[in-house]
Amino acid sequence: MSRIVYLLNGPNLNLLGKRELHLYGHESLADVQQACAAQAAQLKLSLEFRQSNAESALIDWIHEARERAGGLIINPGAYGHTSIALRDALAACACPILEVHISNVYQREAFRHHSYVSAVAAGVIVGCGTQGYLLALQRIGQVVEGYHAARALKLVAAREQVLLPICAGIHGVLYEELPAAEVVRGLMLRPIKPEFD
Ligand code: CA2
Repeated sequence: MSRIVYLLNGPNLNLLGKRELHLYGHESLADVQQACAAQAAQLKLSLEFRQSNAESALIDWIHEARERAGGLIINPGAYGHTSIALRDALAACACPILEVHISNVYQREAFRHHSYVSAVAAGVIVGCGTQGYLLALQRIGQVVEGYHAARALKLVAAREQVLLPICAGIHGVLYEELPAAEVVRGLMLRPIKPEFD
């Protein structure tokens, strides 16, 4: 599983920190990018941080991520509420997808309560401010680590020709929320999504 993570931002998010401070906070998109880059470096993830106001550019980047990424984080902005095209592009990605909204969309107008993206996302982070992006990165980092630990165990088991009780489980699934050591010890494995390599 690739350690590349795409973090995509949709329309108007280039205006962060310039207007609507009560909704989206004081940080600019450049500030957010800097914080995300630091977090990604700590997690040993390679970050592709992008923003566009154009639906087509976002779709092209999702197609790119489909080929390269181990995880995709997207704040689709208002396109989340309107774009079936964005949803279709995301549905074609096998890697884990997390949707982030800075504001609590459920406290706002009814048209913001539905997102086409949520149905194809593994998780959604809403109303945590720009910290939502960092939480999403942490989560993707954990999924990637869990995958690599499970894969390492599978290789060792194959090399040693040992039949581990969890081998059948490891084959064909990803594991979530577990520190690598626990995965290796075979505790509490929980499948989340079919393996995609
Ligand atoms: O809360 C979020 O992150 C949103 O995705 C932000 C979108 C909005 O349409 C979604 O419903 C929720 C809007 C981004 C606009 O960002 C601005 C930032 C500063 C000034 C003006 C717009």
